[in-house]
Amino acid sequence: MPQINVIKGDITKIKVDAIVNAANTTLMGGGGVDGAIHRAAGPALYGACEKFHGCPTGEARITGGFNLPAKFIIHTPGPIWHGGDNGEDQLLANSYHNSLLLADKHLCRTVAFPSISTGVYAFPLERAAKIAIKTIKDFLPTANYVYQVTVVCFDDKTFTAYHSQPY
Ligand code: AR6
Repeated sequence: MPQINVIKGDITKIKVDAIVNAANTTLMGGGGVDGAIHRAAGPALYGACEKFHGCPTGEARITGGFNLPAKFIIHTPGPIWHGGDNGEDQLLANSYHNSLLLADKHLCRTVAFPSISTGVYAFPLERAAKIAIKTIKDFLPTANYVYQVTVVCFDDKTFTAYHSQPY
């Protein structure tokens, strides 16, 4: 049976086939989880990301994990919250769905996500958690390889929001 887990922790420390990075459209690093991933992976990650020349919101790109315990890093820019009437929900779902598709294409069995868009990008937490869990849940029965998805929450309120969803 495929499985979804919600845990509290630091995604840079998780040993899974792929971790997902809540990036921006330049893919050239930033603050939050993106900064933490770049610091932990090491400078070679910049070189790998440079080659993509950016990535549109809701799409995803894959690199190696470099110095991380994870084999791959999947970079996806989530939507910036602009009030909710600008396609934010769909774009957030796209980020989860496209990241999972890419993980599956690369034969990943285990994938970890941070809470995309709920930090600097200010997407309302409960609404984001609902979309994230639903998108992951809908994807799992269609996957060829991915069977375990972990949402790694950095703080208590994020953990509570995801843990309260039916997963
Ligand atoms: N492990 C897991 N989650 C983390 C970690 C970590 N090590 N560090 C932070 N978080 P954010 P966004 C949580 O702002 O809203 C960057 O500058 C954090 O507490 O990282 O998608 C990018 O370059 C929050 O719950 O991502 C973009 O410009 C969640 O990760 C922009 O921020 C997401 O917060 C993207 O903003």
